[in-house]
Amino acid sequence: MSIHLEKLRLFLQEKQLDGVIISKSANVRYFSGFTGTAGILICTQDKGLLITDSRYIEQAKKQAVDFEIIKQGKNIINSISDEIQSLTILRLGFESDFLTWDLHTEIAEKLINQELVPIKLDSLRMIKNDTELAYIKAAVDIADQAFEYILDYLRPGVSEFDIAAELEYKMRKLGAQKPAFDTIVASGARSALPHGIAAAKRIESGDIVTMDFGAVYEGYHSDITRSVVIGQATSKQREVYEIVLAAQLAALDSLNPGRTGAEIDAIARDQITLAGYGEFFGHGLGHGLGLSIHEEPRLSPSGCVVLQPGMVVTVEPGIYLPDWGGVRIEDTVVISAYGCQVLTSSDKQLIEINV
Ligand SMILES: [Mn+2]
Repeated sequence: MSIHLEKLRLFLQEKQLDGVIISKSANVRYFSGFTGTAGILICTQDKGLLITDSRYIEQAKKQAVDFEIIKQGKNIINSISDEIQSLTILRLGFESDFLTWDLHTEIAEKLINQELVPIKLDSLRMIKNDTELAYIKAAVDIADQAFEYILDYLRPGVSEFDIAAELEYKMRKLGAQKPAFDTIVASGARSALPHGIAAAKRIESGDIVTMDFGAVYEGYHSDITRSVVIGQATSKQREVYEIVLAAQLAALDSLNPGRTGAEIDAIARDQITLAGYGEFFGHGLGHGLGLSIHEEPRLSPSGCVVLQPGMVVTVEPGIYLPDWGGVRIEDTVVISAYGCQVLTSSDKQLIEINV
């Protein structure tokens, strides 16, 4: 039995659940190994079922070795309830942060003795094992190499679309399965948009160009942001950049097991606030990542999870000034026994692209 499945069964025991139904794809993959897009797990202490459709039967048999593969009938709800009835389940957990109201209602209508109990499983994925860390590191390295490549490509006249396309193509050529999310390229005044998806705008001399992107490798994500200046930076651009960098380094410096996400967020936020830009750092400091791009634990004012070795998070403070532009610096980081290890290796000193 896989370590991940062992974790799930321990969790069921703690929650006094007889079984669980899982349909969120990151969790299906995590607990079973199955990577297809259509699959539902039903798991008890001694039985694991994976219901999928005819497209995936062979793949599921190869990947989900701890699970009995069930081909779904014409009606998926009937298939699910038939399997649940065949097991001795009274309390059945379901993913309350994922299962739709419609599906929940339909399943509930079919059940006779079972009680549906809301649970959340994502926190079971927080601590990564060595295999997972190796996949994340590979995804980080791909993004680092794409960043190095794109520096030679940046010049006035190229569009944000072009830059995003080059980044994504390069990552694919380096072995990425896909981009980790829609690549963000935001230049000039648009760099004040924290999530400015690449647009037709062309790069101009004097622009800050913020690029936020990542790769997926073996299902695992990486996430990096760098802001660079086209031409020589103005003193204001340099000032803002140095404040963000100092805040990022301070957060990394204090990123230790035993602290909460809120504490680390506050360290970066206080620095930016002291420098006079607190109101222009509107988002949380970072987020966990793994089989999904945003997961637990959060580094934010509400982040209450106590950090532990093996957790992987981003650290990404930013300052965004409307009509002027913005700067964000983001690394992917793993919490270690005594501190943290920054996986991202791209340069963080202000880069001026001289053309
Ligand atoms: Mn991020």
